[in-house]
Amino acid sequence: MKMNKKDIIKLLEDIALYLEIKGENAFRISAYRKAAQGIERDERSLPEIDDFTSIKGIGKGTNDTIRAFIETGASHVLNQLQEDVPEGLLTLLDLPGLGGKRIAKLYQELSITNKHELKRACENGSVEKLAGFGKKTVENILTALEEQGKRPERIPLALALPLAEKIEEYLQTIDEIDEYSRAGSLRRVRETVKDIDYIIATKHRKQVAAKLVEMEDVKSIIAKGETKVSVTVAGKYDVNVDFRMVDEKEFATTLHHFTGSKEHNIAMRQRAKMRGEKINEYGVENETTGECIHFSTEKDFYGHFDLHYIPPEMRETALDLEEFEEEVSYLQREMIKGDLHMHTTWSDGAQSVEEMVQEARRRGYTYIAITDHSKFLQVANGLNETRLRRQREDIQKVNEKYDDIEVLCGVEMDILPDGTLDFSDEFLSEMDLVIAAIHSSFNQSEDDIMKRLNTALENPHVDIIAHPTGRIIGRRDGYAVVMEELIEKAAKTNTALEINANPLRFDLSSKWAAYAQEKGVHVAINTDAHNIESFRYMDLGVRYARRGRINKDTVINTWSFDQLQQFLRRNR
Ligand code: DGT
Ligand code: CA
Repeated sequence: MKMNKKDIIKLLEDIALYLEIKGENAFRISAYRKAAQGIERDERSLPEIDDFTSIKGIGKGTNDTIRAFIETGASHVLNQLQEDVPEGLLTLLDLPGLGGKRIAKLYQELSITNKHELKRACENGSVEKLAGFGKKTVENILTALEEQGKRPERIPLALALPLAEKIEEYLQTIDEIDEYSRAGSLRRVRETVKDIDYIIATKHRKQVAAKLVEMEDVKSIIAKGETKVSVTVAGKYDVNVDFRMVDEKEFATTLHHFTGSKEHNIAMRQRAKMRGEKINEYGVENETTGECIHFSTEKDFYGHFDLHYIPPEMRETALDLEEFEEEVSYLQREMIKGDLHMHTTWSDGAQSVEEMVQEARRRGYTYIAITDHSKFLQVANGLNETRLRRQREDIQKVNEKYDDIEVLCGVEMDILPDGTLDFSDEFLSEMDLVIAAIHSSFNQSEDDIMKRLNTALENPHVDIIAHPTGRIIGRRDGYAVVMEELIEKAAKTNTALEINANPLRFDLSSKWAAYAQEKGVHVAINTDAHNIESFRYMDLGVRYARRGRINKDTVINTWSFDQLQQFLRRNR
């Protein structure tokens, strides 16, 4: 495992938490927390820190703990604590109002070690009697315990993706599988999925089925037959996974069928019917002769119906098949020339400017913007004017080192709750690129939210509004934006709107992105990466934008660096 700063910070915070639950000395606990803070505040990335004791709050002991962790990938200090503390206690952390201190009380005074025991103690009134716990707290805990048992109808794509990646790692190891693919809503990049679907081509169904049900985390087997294996996989939520097994020759048609959407399948079947053919799950049948034909790829399947290939994510919205009789040009990942929203160790990112730039080069970008948080966002170690000016020197140094990439000095500036911006116009004019964003007071009225967004839109230095609705899929809806108004104003002020490519956000949604494009607003597809791994969200962002039929020219980060610069300087 390649470690970054966030891993060290998490280690120290975990140690503090376990100590707290154990009821250890408050001084020791706070020492670990201060050490974590010290590292968070430090602007250097992990490889750049050669002596941790040079950071305020870190002594020799902590330094040794960190060193051992970096060298071995494990920490015996933490391991020892994990042995001492009942595992179930940690699960109490996701209940409202419960942190280390209160959990310690429940453990030490009521011997509670898991959710089940907590529920009983809440119901029989013993929790309420503890100092520091009130009636309201107990009510909140009980409500949350109640809610947690329920699995939402659909789970966010962002939670399904890591599961899918793990499943695919396992599928790779099964020799009897000739070919496999995601299908269903997961393949279509829907925001949420009901279950996960796979199509598998194999000549050895029995063996494959036997191996599938042995996969790690399989909690229960729903069905195990010759054509279909259905299992429930345990995770944050339990998710059903369907594997359909077919012969190689059927693979393309079956994949098409189970990719959907239902509406797309209906349109395809109508087209087939007009030609005297019938599409079934395994092939295409001639209605007169009864002959069934197969295809080696989905492209051939579409070709048979005189259509060009339709990407899965467009099978939801592009239902007018005739359009695909001609070649349709749509957004491709290769068209993206850069990423205009990312964070580094200067604020709450895990990697240095240099590491982010190297990753961007590796991905073939010709430009990027470093856009750390601004001073208002203290929890994210936001930068004030002085630090941003110093960061510019850091960025310029890296920029000069590489002649194959341009690195813009940007900022993700907060729009404050009172409707003002975090920086003066004078200061903003120093920046190459300014993103404005709301990260606070989400519950304000529509009027207040719109006043804040309008201030940002009207400011001549603001180039992009980040994640315009603030939604987190499956967690919160976002603030009260009047989208039509926001988009019309963005058109008038020539401000770009972001499609945040992080699957937890996908914000703008594809529907609103389409509306924005219609009104002549430019969009930027950005990953908002806080580490190098998150650069990969760009592929998802592009596919998601395709669903909204977003054209290349609409997307400012497909433009040449010169064209982008012209846009960024439009009001100067
Ligand atoms: P989900 O699971 O609700 O997130 O969405 P999907 O699209 O993955 O739905 P799912 O898993 O029920 O079925 C996968 C695909 O299989 C679906 O998109 C189209 C196809 N399919 C399933 N059942 C039917 C059906 O009754 N009629 C048609 N035309 N297609 C179906
Ligand atoms: Ca599905």
